[in-house]
Amino acid sequence: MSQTVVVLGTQWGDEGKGKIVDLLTEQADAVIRFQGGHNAGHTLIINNQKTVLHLIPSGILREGVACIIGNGVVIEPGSLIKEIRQLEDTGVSVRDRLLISQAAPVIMPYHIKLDQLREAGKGDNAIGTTGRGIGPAYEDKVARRGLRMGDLCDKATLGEKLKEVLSYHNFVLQHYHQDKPLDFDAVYEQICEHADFLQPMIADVTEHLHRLKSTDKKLLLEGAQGSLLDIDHGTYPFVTSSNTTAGSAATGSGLGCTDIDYVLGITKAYTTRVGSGPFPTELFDADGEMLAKQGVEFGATTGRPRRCGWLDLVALKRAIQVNGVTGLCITKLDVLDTFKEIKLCTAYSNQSGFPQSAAQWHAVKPDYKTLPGWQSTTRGITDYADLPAKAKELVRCIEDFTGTPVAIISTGPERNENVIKT
Ligand code: 2SA
Ligand code: MG
Repeated sequence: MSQTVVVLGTQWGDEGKGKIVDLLTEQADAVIRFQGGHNAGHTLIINNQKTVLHLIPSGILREGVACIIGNGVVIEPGSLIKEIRQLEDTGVSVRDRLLISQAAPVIMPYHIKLDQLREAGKGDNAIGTTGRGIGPAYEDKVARRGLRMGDLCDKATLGEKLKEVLSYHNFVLQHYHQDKPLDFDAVYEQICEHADFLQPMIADVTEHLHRLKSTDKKLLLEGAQGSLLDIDHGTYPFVTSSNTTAGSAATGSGLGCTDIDYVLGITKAYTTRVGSGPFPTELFDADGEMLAKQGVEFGATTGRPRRCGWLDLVALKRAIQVNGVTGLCITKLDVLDTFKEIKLCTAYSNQSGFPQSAAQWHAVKPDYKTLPGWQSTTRGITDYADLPAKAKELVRCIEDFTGTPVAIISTGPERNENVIKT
């Protein structure tokens, strides 16, 4: 593994990043989250036991690996504490290995309330958010009024800061949403309780990361959601509220751009999306149902069924460009094992360039290249030579179209079910 690696999704999330981060963590000293919040759901399956992580980096299941939450992540303290406790209850040590950036914005109860009220108010036009307060928390960060994790460490000023921001949000709740205001004492008491628990882990993460770098430690930066959900480069406004692309690995942690040695782009062998918004290759037929069934496609955070469709090489190529992807990892190849034919979208026939608006995205008509399916099991294959010739042809098509090498192929959910190609 290179010295500092970014692992991120090239689609709409749920590409299998958690599993790949866990795999690479064998060689890493620290795993760092740099954007998103507990909207993420990273599923790990180890010895048949499933663990879903939302805020804690996927390195936590490897003993001795440091886990770091960078300044780009929005943190709901109650959810983080719950996740720490759940892991510790199963014997995983967390508090001695977890560091939290003092500059990370805090998700407060009013953010969650606002997220849910807004979505409900939008009816059919809802974004399909996870309802976790992610968007409103990032809004407060950019508006320079939000609380940060470091504020929790200073009880002398926390109350005043909370009073100010709460009065703003209570105004919005009452006058814009005709909802009840939140009680200051209750919110303050709860945040103080959370602060007591988390304070020992809150630190200057940037300094810590540069100290690790100066001693040649291997760092793994773990993206959440996917490139098409990026606030700038995604299918706006049907996106999340952070930059999910590689530049965020620097801004969301305090590492420098030139500190990053390798960007691993994760792509499923097909495509899924949760929430609403455009999805050119979405299937509404038996093939789509088969992908959902074989791939067990349900949201890891909300349990929502994921929409399914064919792999979109046009969108993948764009994601590779905006992230500067060095190598690809194809996941869930085995989900295609039973298909007679497999399609790859190779052009948006009615568009002159890459779609620039939701309307253009919705209008896309995909052109497909059809490949014959291999119709045999690839589950658990670890040697490239053992893959069926037709599966290798699929891999080659992806490499040729994108001009990017495939480095890893995942052939099942378990930690060891992978082909390391390059
Ligand atoms: P939000 O809550 O403001 O970030 O929602 C905005 C859009 O971003 C999408 N989004 C996601 N898409 C895929 N996976 C995500 N994480 C969970 C998972 C999702 C789940 O890993 O399964 O369990 O439902 C995730 N988080 C946010 C969201 O669907 C909106 O389209
Ligand atoms: Mg997920």
